[in-house]
Amino acid sequence: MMPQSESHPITSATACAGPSLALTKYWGKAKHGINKPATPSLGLTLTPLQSHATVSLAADGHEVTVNGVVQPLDRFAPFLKAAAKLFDRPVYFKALCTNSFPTSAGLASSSSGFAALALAMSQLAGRDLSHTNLSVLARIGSGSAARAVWGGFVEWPAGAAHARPLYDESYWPELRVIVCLVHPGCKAVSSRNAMTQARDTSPYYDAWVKESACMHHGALTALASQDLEQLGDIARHSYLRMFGTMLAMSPPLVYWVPASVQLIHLAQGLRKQGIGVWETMDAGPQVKLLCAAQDVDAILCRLNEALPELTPLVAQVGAGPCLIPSTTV
Ligand code: 2P0
Repeated sequence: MMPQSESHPITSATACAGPSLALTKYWGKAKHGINKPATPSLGLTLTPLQSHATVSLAADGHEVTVNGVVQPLDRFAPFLKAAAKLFDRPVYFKALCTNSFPTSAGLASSSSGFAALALAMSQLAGRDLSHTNLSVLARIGSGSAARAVWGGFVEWPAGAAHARPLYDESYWPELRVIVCLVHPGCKAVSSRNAMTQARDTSPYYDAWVKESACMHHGALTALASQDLEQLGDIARHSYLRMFGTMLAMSPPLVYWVPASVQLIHLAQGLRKQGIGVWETMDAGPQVKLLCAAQDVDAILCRLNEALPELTPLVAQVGAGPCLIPSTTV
């Protein structure tokens, strides 16, 4: 870490970040440490979905607003405490966060939100943190944020305090992710609670953790050779096995809505017709379709026929978080 400059003039700092979509899933926490993963995960940073965070210092007490709504601080407390240590004196933060896409709906808004917050807070403190240290800090806010401090393809090994970059955003330019927002509301059960419940009550949890290492290894191999069919197949296994833990836990949890299932079948039908498209889902009902750029039009056409009310967003692998010029005195 660089020392904080005494004449440091910044009064607020703004950063933006894209969410990290997992191809192999972080689902379950290690026994020790804050948000350390029980499973390895492979994420890609999506663009043009984006979170913005503007932070400044507050006189007496933290305040965090997401999309204009003041947030309960318990969710943010460990992160704010860790971020405050970047300063050489006790501080409180005022943080204004916005997402260009639905929040807490299974689109990884916490990954991009905390990645943007970590970068903005380090800037506010006058610190030039390495990406690795940003990953450690962002992880304390939300596990998946450990990956979102880099663009491109990012790996987060099981038990690790931080993620690590594998390939940057230029590695696989033909790769596309069609984001299908099938249900815009916030999820009823947070992924954090669902993860804990799966670990504590699902008879399939241990098998999930054991299998994750093998799936992850396969995903890395597929990614290294840009084998979309193999990667898509593994991504499907990863999300379906993750949901297997949820279906079997007490009480059982079903994030899917009818349109989620419809899209799973639609992707299956397209594959049978020779169009390469593989779905993945996270802690929510939304479906993300992995495909090559050349197949996007055909897939959009089929989506429009099957679900005309849907407004799919075609995303791709994007760059990491960036700072937006800050206010100076
Ligand atoms: C992931 N998810 O790898 C997995 C797949 C959802 C399903 O990381 O408790 O908000 O803050 O560490 O990161 C969502 O969980 O959970 C998530 P916390 P997070 O992207």
